[in-house]
Amino acid sequence: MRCAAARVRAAATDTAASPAVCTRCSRSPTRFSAGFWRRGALDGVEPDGRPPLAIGVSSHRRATSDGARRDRFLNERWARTSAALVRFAERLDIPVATTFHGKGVFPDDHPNALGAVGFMRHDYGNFGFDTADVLVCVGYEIQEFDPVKINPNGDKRIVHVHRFPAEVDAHYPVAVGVEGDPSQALDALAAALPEELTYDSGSTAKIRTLLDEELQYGRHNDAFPLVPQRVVHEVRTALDRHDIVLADTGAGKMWMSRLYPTYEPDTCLVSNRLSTMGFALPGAIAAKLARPDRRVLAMMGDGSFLMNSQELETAVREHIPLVVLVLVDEEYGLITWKMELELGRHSHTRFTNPDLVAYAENFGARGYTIETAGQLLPVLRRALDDDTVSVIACPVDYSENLRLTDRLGSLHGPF
Ligand SMILES: Cc1ncc(C[n+]2csc(CCOP(=O)(O)OP(=O)(O)O)c2C)c(N)n1
Ligand SMILES: [Mg+2]
Repeated sequence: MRCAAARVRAAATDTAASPAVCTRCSRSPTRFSAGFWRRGALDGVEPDGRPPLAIGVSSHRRATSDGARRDRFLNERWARTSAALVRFAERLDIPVATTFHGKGVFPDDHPNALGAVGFMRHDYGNFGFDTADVLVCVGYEIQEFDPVKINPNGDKRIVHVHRFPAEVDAHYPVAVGVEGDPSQALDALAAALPEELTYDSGSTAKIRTLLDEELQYGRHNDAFPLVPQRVVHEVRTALDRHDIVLADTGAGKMWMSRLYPTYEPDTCLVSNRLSTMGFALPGAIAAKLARPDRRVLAMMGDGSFLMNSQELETAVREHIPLVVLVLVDEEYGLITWKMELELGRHSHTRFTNPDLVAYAENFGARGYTIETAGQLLPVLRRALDDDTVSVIACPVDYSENLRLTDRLGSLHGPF
């Protein structure tokens, strides 16, 4: 039992070559034995039917004073981890979900992709977790969302892979902790897997179909104001795979995080954990400075936009081309949604906006108002191709919010 349930940690956490080492027995640095899996992670788990599930990297962004060097380093690390996650998933044939923060680290068009978890209700992807005995959690931190969402009974074996030790919880009881470079750790874990062990990726295809059906519903829905599914669909169509969208905190973030197919790390950014409103516009300025070759879109609720809209001045003055898509409902829509779910009523969430086109133009930006559902895609394309700062005011109909949570509440698994 020397390595079973042991904490395994990397000798140095910040270098590409940092190998994973077992702190108890100082085993060969980049290898784990098959017994490690059998005794530690898969103890009592049958190889058929109930697949382990990896949850993608969530939290590798760290503030730093050495921006450029750190940025390059982070990109390389994301790319390595992303590739290792794909290898790992393919070796075991297991489903992989990402957290909202981790969107893109596992490509959503991979057959094993389960989408993103972390929504406030039992979403499609959660049904994938329900049937898992083991969760291989890579870069997950309980601060992003309460692990009760992925391990409601606290009975799943957790394999925690991260650069730092796990914080534990009744719903996050770590059976095996591996500290170290995630890509190396994943390769070592996969190599130690007994040959005969593979899993069935379970309900992944069904879950992907359900997500895609929502996008298709949006695509063909001409209602005005626009349903959020239509907005997500048009944004995905307007942006290339490597372009960057920042979804600000609000109902729009929920729809984007759940539905927006993301293919590369750091191409769909959200603020989770503290979930600060207003991050997307300054975030878009930073993203465009860091990635001048990519087109950058900040999607913001009207409340969030008005919290930080003065940053339009910075973008215009510094000639940083970007597009702000403002979701107009004249309300703190997410708060209304949550109050309705928790209390069955809402209050004090309404407000009025200024004329957003005139407001944008006053800053020297270009302003657009969407007046039919069909206008959004061409306006987005035009604004994204412009070498300037643009603001698009898009009315949305959030009656879809409660419809979604009602629908999810009536779903029964397993599937
Ligand atoms: C700085 C800050 N204040 C308050 C909150 C709490 N909060 C989360 S979402 C939200 C409302 C967002 O409204 P809006 O930007 O209009 O987006 P919508 O949900 O209407 O699309 C509020 C008040 C927060 N997350 N951050
Ligand atoms: Mg709003």
